[in-house]
Amino acid sequence: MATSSSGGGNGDGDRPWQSYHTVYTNAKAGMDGVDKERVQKIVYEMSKGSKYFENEKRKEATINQKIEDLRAQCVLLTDEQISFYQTVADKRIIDLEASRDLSKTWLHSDMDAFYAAVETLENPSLKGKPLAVGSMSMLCTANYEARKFGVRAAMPGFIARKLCPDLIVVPPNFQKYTYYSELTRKVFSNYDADFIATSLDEAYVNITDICNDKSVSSEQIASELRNTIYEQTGLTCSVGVAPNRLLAKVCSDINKPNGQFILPNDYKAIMTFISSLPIRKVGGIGKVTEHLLRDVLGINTCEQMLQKSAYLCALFSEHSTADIAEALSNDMHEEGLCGRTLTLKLKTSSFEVRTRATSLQTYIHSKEDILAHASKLLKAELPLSLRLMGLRMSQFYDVKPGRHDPMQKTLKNFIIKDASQSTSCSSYSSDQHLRNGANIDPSAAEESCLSKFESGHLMAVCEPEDYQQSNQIAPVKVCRPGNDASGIKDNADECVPQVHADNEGRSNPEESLTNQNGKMLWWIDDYICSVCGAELPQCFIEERQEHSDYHLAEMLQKEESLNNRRGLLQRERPVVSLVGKISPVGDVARKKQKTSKGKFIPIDAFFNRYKKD
Ligand code: DCP
Ligand code: MG
Repeated sequence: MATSSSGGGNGDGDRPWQSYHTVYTNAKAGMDGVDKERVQKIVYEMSKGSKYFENEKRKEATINQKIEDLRAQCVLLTDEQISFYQTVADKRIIDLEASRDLSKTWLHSDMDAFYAAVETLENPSLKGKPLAVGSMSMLCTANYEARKFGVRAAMPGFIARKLCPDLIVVPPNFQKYTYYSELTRKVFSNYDADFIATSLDEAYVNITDICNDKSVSSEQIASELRNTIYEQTGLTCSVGVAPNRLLAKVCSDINKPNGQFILPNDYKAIMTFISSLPIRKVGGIGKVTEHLLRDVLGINTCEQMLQKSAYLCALFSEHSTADIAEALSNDMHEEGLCGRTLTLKLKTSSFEVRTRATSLQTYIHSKEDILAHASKLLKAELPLSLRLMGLRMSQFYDVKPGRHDPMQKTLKNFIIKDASQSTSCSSYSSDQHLRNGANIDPSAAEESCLSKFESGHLMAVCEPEDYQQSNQIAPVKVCRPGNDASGIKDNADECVPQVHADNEGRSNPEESLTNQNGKMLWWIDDYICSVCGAELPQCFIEERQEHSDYHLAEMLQKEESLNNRRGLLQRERPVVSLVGKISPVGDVARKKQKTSKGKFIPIDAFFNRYKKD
C-alpha cells in the first residue's frame, strides 16, 4: 500500500498497518490526541483480507501511481518552464488580490457532534459516555468522548467497537435531526433572512448588516447566536466568523466543540492565519489531495502552497476556465470564425443544469475575450459547486474569405473533455475556486478528447467527476449536437451517461450500486443514502465516496458469501437451481463465481468476530 513520506513508517515489514491510512483519519475535531498507531493497527487487522480492504488497496495503488507520475513530471520541468509557471502563478495571485473583498462578515455555524448530541438530549443517560450514531456497518458520527478512541463518522461500527469496547451505538433517527435543524434555522433567519444552509447542521449567515445596524462586534453576534441556539434547542454549536465563507468554515472548526473563532477583516491577520493553516483544513482539500500535495511537493500548509505555486500551476492547472476558453478560441481560430453569442453551461454537483448566455455587441474569438465574458457569466452564478462546465459559441461571423453565411456553416471540433477528477475538485464550493477559474485539484490528471461532431456551434466542456480516486471508471457522456437555427441548442442535456464497467465488471457505485436487498445507491434529495438512510450532504465529498465504497464492499462481500454458500449447496445438492433465489445479484454473482477463490473473509464474518470479541 501507499508509502507516505510523513506517515511515520513505510508500511513494510512487521508494521504493515502504518501504510493503511486511507481509512484512518484524525482530521475531525476532537481527534488530535488519538493514538494513531493503535487505530491504524486495529483498522488494518480487522479489515485485512476483506473486499473492503482490497478496494482500499486499489485506491491506494491509484494514488501512488499518480504520485509517481507527478514526481516524474516535476523532474522533467526545465528552469524556463518553472519560471514561466511562476509568472502565471504570480499573475493569478495579483488578480485574486485585486478581487479581495473585506467588506463582508460571514458567520459559519456547525452543530457539535450533531446526531449524537440530539440522541443524548433525548436520552440523558447517554451523557458523558462514548456514543456513536449509525450501525455496525457504518457510523454517521461519534461524540467527542468516542473520538478520543479514534472512532469517527464513516467508520464501520464493528471496527469502532474494537477501538472503544464501551462504545454505545444508536440507530439514526432523521426525523429528530430534521426537527432540531429546523429550530436552528429559525435562529439563523433572525440574523440573515437569506442565510445559506448547507446541511442539517451547517449554515452560513451574513452578519454584515446586523453588525452595522446594531453597532455590535461580530464576536458579540457570534456569542449571542450560539446562546440563542442553545436556548432554543439545548444543543451546542461552534461558530467561525471571517470575511468570506471559505474562511468562516475553517474558523468554525478551530474551537470545536462549543466554541467560536473570529478572524478579523484585516489583511495582515488573514495572511498570518492562512500561512500556517494545514491545507487539509481548507474546504475541498480532502485526504487524497492532501496526500498528493504532501508526497509530491512537500506541501503541508497554505503558505507552502504559495511557495510552490509555480509547481502547482505546472502540474495541476490543466482544466481551468482559461483552458476551456483557450480550447474554444483555438477551434474558432482553426475554423476562421468569430462569434457573438457565448453560452456558459454548468452542471452543479446536485445535477442541476444551468445555461447562461450573453449576446455581445461585437464578434469575438480570442481566449482573453472569451474568458472575460465567460467569467462575468460565471460570477453571477456564484457560489457554486460544480460537476461540469462548458462554453459554447454561436452567432458566427466568418472571417475566412469566400464564406459569408454563418448559419450555413458546417463546423467541427465539438470537444468533450472528460476529466476524471477527485471529489475534492468537483464539489469545491468556494467562491475563490471559481473566481480563480482554476482547478487546483492535483488529481485532475486525465483528459481525453472523446468525440468530435459536426455541429452548429463550438463547445468545450470540462467535466470534473469524482470517480478517479477510487479507481472507478467515469461514465462517458455521449453528446449528440442539435441543429436548431440559433445554433445554441442545449446539447449537454442530450448527453447520455453511459456507465462503463471496470475490468471486474463493476461499475461506478454512485451510478449503479445495488446492495443485497436490491436497493440502488443514490442520494435522495442529494443527501440521504438510498441504501441505509445515512445523511451525507454534497459537501461531505470524501465521506460520500467512502460511503459508496463501503456499500460496494458490503455488496461484494455478500455476493462472495452467497457464492460460497451456493457453492456448498451446489456441491451437496447439485440439481437445485439457486439462481432465482439469489437475485438481484444473481447474474453478477454467477459471473464472479468463476474467478472467486473464496479467499476473502465475508463481511458478516467480521460481525461474528466482533460479537465474539
Ligand atoms: N454525517 C453522516 N456521515 C458522515 C458525516 C456526517 O451521516 N460521514 C452526519 C452526522 C453528523 C452530521 O452529519 O452528526 C453533521 O456532520 P459534521 O461533520 O458536522 O459532524 P458532527 O456534527 O457530528 O460533529 P462536529 O461538527 O462536532 O465535528
Ligand atoms: Mg457538526
